[in-house]
Amino acid sequence: MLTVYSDDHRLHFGQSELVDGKLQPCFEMPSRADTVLARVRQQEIGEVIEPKDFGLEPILRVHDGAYVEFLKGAWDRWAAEGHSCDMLPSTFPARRLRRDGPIPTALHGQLGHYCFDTEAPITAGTWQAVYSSAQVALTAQDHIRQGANTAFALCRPPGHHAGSDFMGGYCFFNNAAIVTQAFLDQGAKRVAILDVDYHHGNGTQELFYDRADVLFASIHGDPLVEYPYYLGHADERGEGAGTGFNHNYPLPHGTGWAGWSAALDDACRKIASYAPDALVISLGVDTYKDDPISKFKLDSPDYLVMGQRIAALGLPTLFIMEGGYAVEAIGVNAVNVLQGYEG
Ligand code: Q9C
Ligand code: ZN
Repeated sequence: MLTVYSDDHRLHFGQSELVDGKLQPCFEMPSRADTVLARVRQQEIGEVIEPKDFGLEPILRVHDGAYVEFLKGAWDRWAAEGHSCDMLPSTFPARRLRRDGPIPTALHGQLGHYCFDTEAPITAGTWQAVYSSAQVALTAQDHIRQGANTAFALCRPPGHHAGSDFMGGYCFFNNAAIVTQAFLDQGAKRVAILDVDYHHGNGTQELFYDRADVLFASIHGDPLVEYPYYLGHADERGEGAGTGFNHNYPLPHGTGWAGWSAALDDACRKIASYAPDALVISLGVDTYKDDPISKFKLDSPDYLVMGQRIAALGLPTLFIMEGGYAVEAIGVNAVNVLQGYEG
């Protein structure tokens, strides 16, 4: 299996996120991608290539232009205001504040407008890193367009919490959504996205919620008790033309392979009957038993079986790296999915 990877991910290295009332070191750190890349090389699963540059156009098919401009210019504006530390928002438009009113001109007001939490710092190199992460995903997608059955986009930063015009949850550009739209723009009739990250893929759900040409299935910690809290319930089935094409599997804290794989089997049945032209996997391995921010109990051999069950669908499959914070283990776990898939 081809892996696409760029060293540019290192340019995004947040100092801290706000956790339990304290600024703490970011869980989403550069060594995550290093660990996965080292395992890809050690297991010799295939060639590793640099991304090509597909420009901003495929990103703008998914993300709002003003949001993209904000991300591109935010750090320079912040530095011009005399700051050198990371940018984190602290004010957000809740209900009955005007979230769709005039966008503030002040940088801090824009930050709260375009972000939904205090865990995704913008740093000096964030723009280049998130741009390259999207190009990593698009290069892997292009490999499948050219006829390959599968590819692995070793994206960092991850993407599935990012919506059309907001960042959050360590995510800035929604890499899985960008490649899904690319498949459709190149002639695919239907694309399925299976999100196996521990957290609900709220951004991806939002982007395709009213559409029948994308089926979204997500297996995740129940939002009643788990981040991102405000989306991901089982009754969210899509709207308008998209009704019936969104499937959420919220599972309780403590879920192990038995409960998790039952949800996977149901999601795979729905994907099979949808008969998509391509399958995009939002591959988070923060479902691991020792993940520091998560509460599922999957073990390393389970990821091999996960890959086997995804392979049984017999679809062209693009793996997009998302979360996973037990840094020593995420290389083994992510690559186990790929090796299970390849059989
Ligand atoms: N106490 C992804 O996995 N909340 N994002 C962490 C820690 C944010 C996860 C709270 C989790 C975001 C791509
Ligand atoms: Zn996650």
